[in-house]
Amino acid sequence: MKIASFILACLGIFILVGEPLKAQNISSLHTLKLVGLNGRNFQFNEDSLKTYPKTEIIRKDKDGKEHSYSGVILSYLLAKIGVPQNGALRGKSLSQYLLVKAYDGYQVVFALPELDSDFSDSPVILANRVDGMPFIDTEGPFRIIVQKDKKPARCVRQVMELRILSSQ
Ligand SMILES: Nc1nc2c(c(=O)[nH]1)N[C@H]1C(S)=C(S)[C@@H](COP(=O)(O)O)O[C@H]1N2
Ligand SMILES: [Mo]
Repeated sequence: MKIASFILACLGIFILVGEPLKAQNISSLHTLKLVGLNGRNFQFNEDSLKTYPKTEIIRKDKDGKEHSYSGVILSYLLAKIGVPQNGALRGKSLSQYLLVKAYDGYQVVFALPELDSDFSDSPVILANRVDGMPFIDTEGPFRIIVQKDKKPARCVRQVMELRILSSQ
């Protein structure tokens, strides 16, 4: 009898605690980690992104449909982990690159000059909105959006980690 009521009590607690957790937006639990060379790292979330100016990119998805994506210029975030800025990207740093990892295991790379305004006029952003709305769980909360790429294959959904690596 005692065991039965213990099990019932446990079940009650599980239902009470478990339900709100299940109802919570899963993508809000997906934080983003930035890792620099020299081990510098930062944990990002929606709140940290609010302090940066917003940029909008309008581009086509894989079905040719246009969407408006808004977020933060990626190089502004990379400055936080020591990526050279304002004309300092030269010499050895030209062989460094950014590895983007997603929660589903998808990975892509960008060479640093692709992300630097001295080399490219075409923005790459870390977006947190599509057509004015937060991304759905399977796409967000953060997605890389590349203006210049004809195919959206590097528009990484569910970004988990941004890591700088060096080939030398
Ligand atoms: N995390 C993650 N991002 C991803 C992919 C993926 O498999 N996982 N596929 C890529 C590919 S190959 C394409 S074509 C686009 C498709 O994006 P869309 O559905 O918005 O057109 O997402 C890209 N981003
Ligand atoms: Mo694709």
